[in-house]
Amino acid sequence: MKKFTLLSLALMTSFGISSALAAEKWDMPMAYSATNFHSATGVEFAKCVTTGTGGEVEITTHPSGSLFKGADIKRAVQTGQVPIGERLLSGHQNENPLFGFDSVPFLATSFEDSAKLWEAAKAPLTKLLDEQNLVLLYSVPWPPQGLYFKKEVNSVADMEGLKFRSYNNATARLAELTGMRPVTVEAAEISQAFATGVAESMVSSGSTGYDRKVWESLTHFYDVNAWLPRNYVFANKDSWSGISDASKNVIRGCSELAEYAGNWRAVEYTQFTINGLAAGGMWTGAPGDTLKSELKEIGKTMSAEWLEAAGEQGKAIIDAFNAK
Ligand code: PCA
Repeated sequence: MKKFTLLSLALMTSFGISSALAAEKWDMPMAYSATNFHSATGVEFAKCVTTGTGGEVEITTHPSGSLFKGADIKRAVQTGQVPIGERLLSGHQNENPLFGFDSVPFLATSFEDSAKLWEAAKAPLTKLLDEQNLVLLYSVPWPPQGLYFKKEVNSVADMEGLKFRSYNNATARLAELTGMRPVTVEAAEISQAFATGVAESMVSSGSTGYDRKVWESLTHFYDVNAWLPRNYVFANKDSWSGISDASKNVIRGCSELAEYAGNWRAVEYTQFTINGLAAGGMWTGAPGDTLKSELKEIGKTMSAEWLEAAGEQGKAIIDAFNAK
């Protein structure tokens, strides 16, 4: 009888039943609202991994900063509090300027150019994250960034003194160069920040304005196409080392699919959300010529500053992008 039990245990093990018992449950914190396309992509990615690994790795997403706030997600994954997460890549620009490659104004202003810039930046960013105990899995861009206000704005002079919600170093710098006052607010908290007057303008995608119903407080969206910042999904290196090669392969496959699908969701969400802002009562359209040319000048200053800060590695990314 004893022998039989041992034999059946050995058989169960060889048929993978024990690995099913040892299934990994991976909680995945995400910073943006559940309805946002990044979060939707994350849910599909989680399903793909859970199904593809036969439950060996089961991922559950937690949108809206409900598990960890956006600004805390990277540290939580790095320190192994959670094995996987999603965050805005340029949110780490204060750690290393290289993280800000996607927020250089007017460098890559279309989805096509954003993809090329990512191709140029992916290897150095993967290495940088690896040195921080992180494994890069996939990255999806936000729609192009435009300017939001509570009034008509035709020049940089019209922005003087406004409280400007920022989400990374580049956006805070943009505020300084346009004479505005930057205040950092997570996307999950902007509706309240605008409603209470903590902020009265921002640069972001139509998507975030739509997700947070900013027409309740703001009136104008200028389609500036300044840059397309990216989110990325990343795993803790130790958690990653702890799973089987078969699971790693499945996760790599699901990541490629998520990057592809997420990109198309972003493309489709762009006009849909700008239409949504208009339906909410906002004026939406292109900036006037004066504003456009003043912003271009500020873009030149910010590009030079970024290149200076990011040094040789930054230059290599720009050169590789320009060569594509
Ligand atoms: N939405 C995010 C980052 C860029 C974007 O379009 C935000 O505003 O926080």
